Amino acid sequence: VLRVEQRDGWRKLVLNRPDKLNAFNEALHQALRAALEDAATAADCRAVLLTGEGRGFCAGQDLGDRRPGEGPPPDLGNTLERFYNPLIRQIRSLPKPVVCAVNGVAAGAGANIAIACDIVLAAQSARFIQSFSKIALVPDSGGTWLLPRLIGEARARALMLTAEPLPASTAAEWGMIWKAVEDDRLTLEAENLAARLAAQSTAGLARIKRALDAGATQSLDAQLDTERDLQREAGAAPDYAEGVRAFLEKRAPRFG
Ligand code: LHQ
Repeated sequence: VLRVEQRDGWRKLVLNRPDKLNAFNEALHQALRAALEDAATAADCRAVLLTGEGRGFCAGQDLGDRRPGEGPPPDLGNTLERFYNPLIRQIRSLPKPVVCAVNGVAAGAGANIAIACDIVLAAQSARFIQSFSKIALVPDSGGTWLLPRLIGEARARALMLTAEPLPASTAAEWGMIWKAVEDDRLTLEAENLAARLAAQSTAGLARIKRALDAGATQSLDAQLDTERDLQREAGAAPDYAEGVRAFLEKRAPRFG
C-alpha cells in the first residue's frame, strides 16, 4: 500500500493503491504513520517527498471500505481521531521538510493532506477537489483551517460548498500550492527540491516550521518573542557556525 524509497539523504513515500486512486484504507494509514515516524528520527532522512502511484495522488477515504447500511452507522469522528488527525499533526510537526508532488487528482482528505505538506508541487493535469459536500460530509484533515488561510475565505468557502474541481494552475495562481509544473517534469522537479532541502540544515528548517506554525495562531507581539527564542536556539547551534564559515570561505556548507 505504501512504497518507501531511500534516496541520498531523503525518502520518497509513494501512496500505492493506484486502482483506487490511492484512497486511504486502514493499512495505508498504518503504513504511512510508521514511515513518517521512522522518517522523523532516521539520520539518513533529512527530507520527505510524498507522492502517489498511477494517475491519481489520493482520492481521500476509501469509500468502499464499509458499505453504508451495513451494521450501525459508522463513527466518522472516530476515524478522524484515530487516523486523519494524527496524520496531519505528524506532517505539520515533522522536524524535517515534507514536499508533496501531486501527480494527479487529489480529492477529499487527499486534497487536504496535500496542502498540509510544507511545499506542494502539482502536475499541470492534476486537480484538487474538496469533494466532501458531494457525500454530505464536512471537509476534514485540517482543510477548514488551512484552505481559508491559503486562498482566502471566499474561495475556500465556494470550493468546499460546491466541490468544484480546481486545476493545478489555478491552485498555484491562488497561492494554494507552490507551483504547477509540466506533467513530465513533476518527478524531476520534486526530487531535486527534496534533495536540495536535504542538503540544508535540518534543524534549521525544523525551526522555521515551528516559527510559521506558531505564527498562524499568535499575535505579532507573541510571535516576536517566539522568533527571539528560536533565533537564540539557532544561533547557538553548530549549523549556524558552519553556515557562516562556509559563506566566508565561499564553499558549500556541510550541515550536521
Ligand atoms: C475510489 C475512491 C474512493 C474508493 C476513486 N474510495 N474507491 C474521513 C473520515 C471517514 C470517512 C469518510 O471520509 C473522510 C474523508 C474523505 O476523504 S471523504 C471524501 C472521499 N473521497 C471522495 O469522495 C472522492 C471519490 N472519488 C471521486 O470523486 C472520483 O473518483 C475522482 C474525482 C477522485 C476521480 O474521478 P475519475 O478520474 O473519473 O476516476 P474514477 O471515479 O473512475 O475512479 C477510478 C477508480 O478508483 C474507480 O474504481 P473502478 O473499480 O470503477 O475502476 C473508483 O471507484 C475508485 N475510487 N475514489 N475514495
